[in-house]
Amino acid sequence: MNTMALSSDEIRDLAAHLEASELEARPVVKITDAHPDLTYAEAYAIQDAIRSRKLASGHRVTGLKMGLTSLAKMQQMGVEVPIRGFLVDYFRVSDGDAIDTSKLIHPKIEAEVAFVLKRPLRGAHLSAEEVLDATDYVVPALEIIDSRYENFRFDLPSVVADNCSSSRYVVGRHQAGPREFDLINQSVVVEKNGEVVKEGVGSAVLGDPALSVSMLAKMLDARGEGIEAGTFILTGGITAAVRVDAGDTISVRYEHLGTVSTRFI
Ligand code: OOG
Ligand code: MG
Repeated sequence: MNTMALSSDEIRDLAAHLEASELEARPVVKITDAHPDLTYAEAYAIQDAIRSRKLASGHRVTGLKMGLTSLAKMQQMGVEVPIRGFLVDYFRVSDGDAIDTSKLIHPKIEAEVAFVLKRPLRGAHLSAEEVLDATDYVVPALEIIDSRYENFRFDLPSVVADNCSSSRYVVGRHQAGPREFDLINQSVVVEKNGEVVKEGVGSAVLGDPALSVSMLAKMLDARGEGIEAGTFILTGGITAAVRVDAGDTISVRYEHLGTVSTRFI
């Protein structure tokens, strides 16, 4: 199977181009405009090259993320397969802290549940029970996505190459055991400046957020990889994403995991 029409130099250049867009907060045209035949394999190779650049500049990978795991998100973005990306240290923001929009292009926030593993997970057919068995705790998290592409418009290969729009994430304080409550039926309410703007239920994420972790394991297994013990995993937005600007305050109330807040300056 020959899936690599791009040379390794082109992969490296596209990674540098997308990372520069991120670091300079300057939107670019989606890369499939110039490379209409970009494959998933190439898109993930570009994402991997961005990850290598982060590591080379001294950053640490602090977690993994799944994206487009909810119907609301797939409909919002007009795409239909989940995608995976990585998180690094400077993406992480403490609950309640402010986020500087001058470093971002056109941020949106998503309400998510994160899993932290106590045991490694590997396999293409892990059940939700097997995922829960390997989970240390779940914790509420907000993800701030910020596509590097103009107007937040892209196709799947473009967004995969762009590390799935990963930008910042806020981890809540309330940790719970994976079986302390029903993750599937947990409701969440997203408030922007004190007004309810979105509501959702855990089942929006592939029917069960644990199945998002299983899907991640499956995607990695196809590359001969697993998920290490200790890994922090964002399972994907429960509702469609909400646009934010400087001056906005976001609070997300989780039925069983308290409230996570951030404000944009
Ligand atoms: C892609 C990232 C989606 C999620 O939770 O679904 C994502 C995007 O919509 O820009 O992080
Ligand atoms: Mg997300």
